[in-house]
Amino acid sequence: MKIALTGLPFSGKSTLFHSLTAGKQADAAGAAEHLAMVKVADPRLNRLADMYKPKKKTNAAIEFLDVPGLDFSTDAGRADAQRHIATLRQTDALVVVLRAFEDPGVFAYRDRVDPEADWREINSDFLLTDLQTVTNRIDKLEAQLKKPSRTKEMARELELQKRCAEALENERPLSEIVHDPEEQKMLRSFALLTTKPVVVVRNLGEGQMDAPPPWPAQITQDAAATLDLAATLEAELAELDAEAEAEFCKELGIEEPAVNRLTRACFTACSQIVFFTYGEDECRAWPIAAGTHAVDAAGEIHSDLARGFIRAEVVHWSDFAELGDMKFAREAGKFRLEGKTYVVQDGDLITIRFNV
Ligand SMILES: Nc1nc2c(ncn2[C@@H]2O[C@H](COP(=O)(O)OP(=O)(O)OP(=O)(O)O)[C@@H](O)[C@H]2O)c(=O)[nH]1
Ligand SMILES: [Mg+2]
Repeated sequence: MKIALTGLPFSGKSTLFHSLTAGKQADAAGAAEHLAMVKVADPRLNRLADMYKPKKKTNAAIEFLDVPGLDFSTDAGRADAQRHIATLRQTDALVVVLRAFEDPGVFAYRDRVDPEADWREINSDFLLTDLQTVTNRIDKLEAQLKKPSRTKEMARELELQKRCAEALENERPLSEIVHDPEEQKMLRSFALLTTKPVVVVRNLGEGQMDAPPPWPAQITQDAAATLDLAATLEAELAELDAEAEAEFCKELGIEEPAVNRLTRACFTACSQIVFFTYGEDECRAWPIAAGTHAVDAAGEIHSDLARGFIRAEVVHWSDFAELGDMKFAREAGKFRLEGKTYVVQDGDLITIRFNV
């Protein structure tokens, strides 16, 4: 899963990227883009690892991409923005970082600190970019449908593209209207921006964290998820070791760094869930799409497990957590044997029984 950090210039994307990657990556100022694998923080996995003391603990991971800011305020900026948007198209989801911090020392895009106006500017461009793609496609399909080589599929796609154009003209993202998997497949090759889930992050000043201003209704309506954080604070937290981090969080009155919540929000926005495998060798969170069947989940671990699948032995995390021990969970009858078409749930602890 690949997710891009985007937004207007100087909104704090690279600072946030540093916090996500614990300062291990170089800056993405200027033309360069940077990529890093980031663990999805998961307290459930930590608890499993505390219990089994495995040789290895493996979190689910997301690939984050730090993209330079989109500058629509000049011709040169717009030309660069087009290139950056081409990069955004190749990702699964977008994190839009909006500046909300006041700091006279940091250049303010269009001389304003106004997250709502910034969102409107970015979102309008995304909607317009998609509308151009869709309109071009409609023209092409209409021409093709006049030829003897026309097909039923073309007519169906035209109907879909026209519905998309209508939504975009009404300033609604395509994620709102395209739910049917068949239709999603038809649109996939166009890599439309507004089909992607968007997590909107408001980069607040450190002093604003206690009482963040309310979110504009427009943003909460458009976004898959919204999140407040102070990127500079997160960057500081990221430099600390686990112990110092816990102490600092306590001082701040927070349970964990906001970037942990961000990774989980991204994960959820992409309709991903995890199941766990556990033992003394490894405790691991396996990312899968929501709705995945047990046999396919087994195939994620190893193709042999799918091929020789007999049953999945499943206990849900909440039952295990409540009883505090696998043995107690087993005695309480919380373990189930599920077949190939069982739909795996987020937080299932799974052992595959197989025979090859
Ligand atoms: N006061 C304050 N400064 C911040 C905050 N976040 C970022 N900055 C500063 O703002 C400047 C720009 O931050 P970056 O993280 O580089 O911004 P960016 O969005 O990556 O910028 P571009 O990639 O150039 O578009 C830097 O000087 C940061 O130190 C914040 O929350 N508070
Ligand atoms: Mg940057």
